[in-house]
Amino acid sequence: MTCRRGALIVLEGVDKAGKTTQCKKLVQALQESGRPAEMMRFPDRTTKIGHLISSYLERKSNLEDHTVHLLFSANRWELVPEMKEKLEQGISLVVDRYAFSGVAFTSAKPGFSLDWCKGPDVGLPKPDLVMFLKLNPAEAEGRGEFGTERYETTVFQRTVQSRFEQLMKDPSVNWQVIDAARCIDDVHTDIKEHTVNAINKVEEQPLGDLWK
Ligand code: NYM
Repeated sequence: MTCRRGALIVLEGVDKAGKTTQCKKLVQALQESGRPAEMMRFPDRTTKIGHLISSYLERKSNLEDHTVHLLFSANRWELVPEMKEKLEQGISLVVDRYAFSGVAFTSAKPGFSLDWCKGPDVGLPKPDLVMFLKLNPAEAEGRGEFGTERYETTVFQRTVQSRFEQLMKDPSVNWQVIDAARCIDDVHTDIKEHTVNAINKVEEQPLGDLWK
């Protein structure tokens, strides 16, 4: 008997949109309803590549912009065998950021095209559903000060948001825009409904290749 694969679910959005909170709540809700699920996040700072990225984000080291872009991508690729194994075992993965953050953040830097940024991530496991937690930059600012990591400035985040909007025009990806300005529970209810639909659908669909 073949077991039904898990779904690859991604949450994206600018900083302060509530992605991490919602990923945790979603995994818990799926598990409680008897659907095997695990959370992952990118960057995964626990690997050797993740250590390099973390040190860069914390401003403890400098890396050339193309180089750090490739490291973020390598950090996803190094986790692909584990991701595929879990999905094949029927475990759904709820992922806090993925290649879309990779492209949106690097292409917000001067001199980086969307196409160049997408290159290294072409062929990654394609998410069955990408939920974009939409929060306008003014509301994000109202949620408090940014931290001290790189990229955590209002000006940069506004450019990131517009790069995400460009990425969302691509119909080959199953995007769902979620209004993240609502209370945590309302956002959660919405996200859970889209996720359960996606999990129920994946039986009919093999895992795809991103941007191929
Ligand atoms: N980030 C995240 C990138 O620049 N490229 C990527 O590929 C990914 C996955 O890292 N500001 C940025 C977005 C965030 C930062 O994310 C770390 P988090 O979720 O705060 O750990």
